[in-house]
Parts: sequence; structure tokens; C-alpha cells
Amino acid sequence: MRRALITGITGQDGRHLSETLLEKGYEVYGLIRGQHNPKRALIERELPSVRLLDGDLTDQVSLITALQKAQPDEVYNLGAMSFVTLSWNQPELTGNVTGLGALRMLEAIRNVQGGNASSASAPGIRFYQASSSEMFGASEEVPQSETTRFHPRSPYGVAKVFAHHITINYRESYGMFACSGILFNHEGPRRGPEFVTRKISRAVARIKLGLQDKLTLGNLDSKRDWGYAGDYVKAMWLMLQQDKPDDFVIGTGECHSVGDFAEAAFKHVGLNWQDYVTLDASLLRPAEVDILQADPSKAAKMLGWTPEVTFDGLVKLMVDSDLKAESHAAR
Ligand code: NAP
Ligand code: G4F
Repeated sequence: MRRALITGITGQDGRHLSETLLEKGYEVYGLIRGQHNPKRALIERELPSVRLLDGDLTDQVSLITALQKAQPDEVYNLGAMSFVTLSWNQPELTGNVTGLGALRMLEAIRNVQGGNASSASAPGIRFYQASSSEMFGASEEVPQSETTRFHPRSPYGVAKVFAHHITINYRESYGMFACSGILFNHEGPRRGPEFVTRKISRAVARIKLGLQDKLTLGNLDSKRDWGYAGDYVKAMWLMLQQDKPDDFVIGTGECHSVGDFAEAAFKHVGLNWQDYVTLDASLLRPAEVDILQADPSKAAKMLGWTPEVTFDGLVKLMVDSDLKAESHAAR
């Protein structure tokens, strides 16, 4: 039985990836942080066969201990301070968790492998780093591919660039099987409510049910390549099954504005978005990423990966899920 260790198990992608790996017969270990993490109960209920290990990406020893306990064949480093807005308020923490966290995990892997890429007790742990399209930032090139130059626009984006390059550096320096997936925005019913798509789908459901009057947003014009998280975690797994480690852009190739998402979500429940959306300048960012659109042709060619859920399908999936959740909560 193959074993995987996932950091960020309590996040959107950690939960989807756990399901995917469990379906494939993996023994799944998840790193969980904090003394009273409220998401522990969620994982125990939703994914009872996942084995939780205490640890934190800011604590090197805890990563080594987790690797010793899990003895994984594959490590997926999904843990991060992932909310771009918060990264301006907590830039140092973001650098520590999102940037240096990846380095600590790579060093932990080297440590349990006796400083080598592989050893008898831990033969060649394969490593996946959750890189981000946020690294492209103010990119001059649209769409963005694996060769597009990075110009990050947030402390989060800068931290992800460090994590991305240190992953490549450990591959080149030590021959580690280390891959980065440069994933564009991916969403779904498990998306945190602080991110714009879920903020919209939740508000649309609550407005439709008479629980809320308005939805306040910031920049309606920024464009993102939005896909479904359940599709994207399959690409993470595929990357670690290749003969050689490499980096891949993962996205749909389509992009839509925040306004487009809001319009489609309200339309799905028979409402006109302009009757409900108000703007608040305090939600604008110190520096914005105007347009992200993937060129996922390398992943299609080399991994055989293509997304299944369309933009309209994603909007419906999220709004319908929030309608169900909010009508339950209202009872
Ligand atoms: P998410 O829902 O925000 O989950 C982040 C995870 O990181 C949570 O499990 C969180 O644990 C954990 N974490 C935070 N600080 C930690 C620390 N100090 N030590 C260990 N774990 C820590 O993010 P996601 O959407 O699943 O994304 C997964 C990864 O992909 C992240 O690295 C993100 O930056 C990256 N990414 C996401 C997207 C996207 O569109 N979703 C696109 C590109 C890249 P708690 O629950 O305890 O807070
Ligand atoms: O949903 P967002 O917060 O996602 P963002 O900043 O694109 O970051 C997400 O995707 C990255 C991949 O590119 C990940 F690496 C990262 O971890 C995260 O998952 O914001 C999307 C857009 C932005 O342009 C923002 O300015 O929506 C705009 N927006 C407009 N009003 C808003 C709001 N964003 C949020 N969160 N809340 C608003 O009210």
C-alpha cells in the first residue's frame, strides 16, 4: 500500500486530494496544526481513515517527526497562508509559512533520507509543491505558461516564488523527485468563504433565501482562470507518477471577471446581480493582479490532464451547495 503525507489537509485541496488518494488505495496521513484546531473534528467526520499527525510548517522538528511516522512515498505540500489579502497584513508570517515552509519540508525529507535523494529506509520520497498562478502577477504575457516570467504582486505571491524556486533548486542540487504544480484559481463548495467565488455563492444563496440583502465586493474587473478543485488535485497526483520530475501549469485556459462570476451566480437563481452588488473601496488591494489565464497545453500533452467542470458548471455547483447549506442552517 502506498503512503502519502499531505500538509494543509484541512484546506480545500487537502480534503479533495485525500479523497482522490484514498480511492486509489493510499494510506493517507495529514499534518494538522494547533492545540484546538476546530477542523480536526471535520476531518475525523468527513475522512475517518485519514491519520492525523501534529505538526506545523514553521516547526522543522515536527516535520521530521511526521515523516518518520508516516514513512510516505509521496509528500504533498499544500499547507500555506493562502489568502492573498491577509498577506499584506501578515507578510512575515506569510513568508515563514508559505515560503520557508516548503524549504523546511524539503530539508525534513533530506534529513530522513540521510542527506540523500533516497536511502534504504526512505527510498526517494516524491515531493509536490503547491505553486500558484499568483506568481505571474503583473505578467506581460497572456496566457501564462511554464516559461512565463514571474512578477508577483503580493507578499503571498513573493513567498510562493521562493517556494517554487527552492523546489527546483532541491531537484537540481540533490536529485530529488520534486515537482511544482503552478495551479490557477480552483474553487468549489469547500472553498473558504473569504475567497471571492465562495463569498459570492454564499451571498447569492442567502439573498435568495431572504437571509441577506446585499453583497459587498471590491474589484469587479480582475479576471481569473477559475476551475474546479476536484479536477485539479488529480493533476497533482499525475505529476508525481511521471518518470521525471517537472513543473506544470494547471488551469482551464478560459478567464472571466469577478463581475462575470457574480452575474452568472445571481442568474442561476433568477436574480439580476446589479440589484444586489455594492462596491467597497476598502476591499481593493494595494496591488492587484489584473488577469490570470492559463496555457495548460504542457499538462494536457504530458500528463493527459484536462479539466472536466466548466465555468458555468462550477458556478452552479457552488450556488446549489450553498443553497442547500443555508436552507439547512435557516431551519
Ligand atoms: P486553504 O484552503 O487555505 O488551506 C490552507 C491549508 O494550509 C490549511 O489546511 C491550513 O491549516 C494550512 N496551514 C496554514 N498555516 C499552516 C502552518 N503554519 N503549518 C501547517 N499548515 C498550515 O488552501 P487551498 O485552497 O486548499 O490551497 C492549497 C495550496 O495550494 C495552498 O498552498 C495554496 O496557497 C495553493 N494554491 C491554491 C490555489 C487555489 O485557487 N485554491 C491556487 C494555487 C495555489 P488550518 O486549517 O489549520 O488553517
Ligand atoms: O478569490 P480571491 O481572494 O483569490 P486570489 O487573490 O486570486 O487568490 C487565490 O488564487 C491564487 C491563484 O491565483 C491562490 F494562489 C491563492 O492562494 C488564492 O487561492 O480574489 C480573486 C479576485 C481578486 O482580484 C480580488 O481583488 O477577486 C477580487 N475581489 C473583488 N472583491 C475580491 C473581492 N476578493 C475577495 N477575496 N473578496 C472580495 O470581496
